[in-house]
Amino acid sequence: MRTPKRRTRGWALLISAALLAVVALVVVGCGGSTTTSTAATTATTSGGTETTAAGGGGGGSAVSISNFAFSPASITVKVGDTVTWTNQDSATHTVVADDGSFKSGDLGQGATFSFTFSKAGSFTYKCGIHPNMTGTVVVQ
Ligand SMILES: [Cu+2]
Repeated sequence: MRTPKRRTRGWALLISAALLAVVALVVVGCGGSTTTSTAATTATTSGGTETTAAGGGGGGSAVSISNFAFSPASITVKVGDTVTWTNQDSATHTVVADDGSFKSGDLGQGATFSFTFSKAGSFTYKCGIHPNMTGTVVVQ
């Protein structure tokens, strides 16, 4: 009963050593062009500030509506990004761009509204029901 256990441990060690060697080879082999095989590298280093959402390159940003305010009141995104507003108040709110480029319907509690910004610029908006609630989306 002893020997099989030892053997298993030995194998485990061997396998992990082999895996390490492979990883090292992959990392070294890639040299400067780390971009092509970032998946392998990020998996091991867990160096990830990017949470790539499903879909093509576009990111997502969230604005919550709570206590009769947009939070964050000002958000900066990139062209092609989608901003999603979520109403967390029991009161109904809307999201209406001052220039008319986007407009939600009535958002009850828990309802969301998303808009994808395809043009750069600074877009101010307000709640159509409570005009003192204002926000800005800066698209770069
Ligand atoms: Cu409102």
